[in-house]
Amino acid sequence: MTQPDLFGDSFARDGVTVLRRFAESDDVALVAAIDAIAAEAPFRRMTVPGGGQMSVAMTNAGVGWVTDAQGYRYSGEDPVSGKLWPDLPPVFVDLAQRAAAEAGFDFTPDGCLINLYAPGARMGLHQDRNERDFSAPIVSVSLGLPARFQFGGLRRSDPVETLVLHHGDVVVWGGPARKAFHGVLTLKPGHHAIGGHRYNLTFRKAL
Ligand code: MD6
Ligand code: FE
Repeated sequence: MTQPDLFGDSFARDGVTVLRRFAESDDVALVAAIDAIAAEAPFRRMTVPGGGQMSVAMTNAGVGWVTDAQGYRYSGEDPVSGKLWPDLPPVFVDLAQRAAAEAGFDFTPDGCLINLYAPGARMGLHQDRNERDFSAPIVSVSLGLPARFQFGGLRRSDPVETLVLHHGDVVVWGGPARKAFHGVLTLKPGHHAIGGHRYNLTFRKAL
């Protein structure tokens, strides 16, 4: 069920459920879990196949998403250390399951991509299509500074709507929205209790 619109930017799209502040009460535990993961598998700015470096820094838990000159893929191992990515912490799995259930999905993630945006970082329009099973949703959790999230259609050239995602907001994407183009506009500097940055957790069933 979509919660009442608390931030004045309503958004309705088939297959998208916006759960405002759903993760807020877990924020301290989530940030502690992110810190523990980053101690094992530090945030790094990965290289895209075209040769450029992403402005967003990333790490993973469980099955990890990676990009390098060879392309995009999922991998059990962190290419920096050669070790497995840290396990998905229970607080992550529990949150993802509860949010997905709220949107009508029976979902257990096998991986979580953690994005770290410093002011100035952005993510260009893309589709998430490296997962094996598109019937599984993606659960996205925002923490820290607000982001201007762009949500488009199934073609890159389709018009986009901008949705502001705030600390604690969770978005569940499934069904017809699962392969929609989306991106994040340049993060503006600001202050937040968790720090001057934004985290985005995307929970996936990758394999
Ligand atoms: C972000 N999110 O919010 C980037 N992808 O920083 C994504 O790229 C994303 O939120 C697939 C499904 C949900 C997402
Ligand atoms: Fe994405």
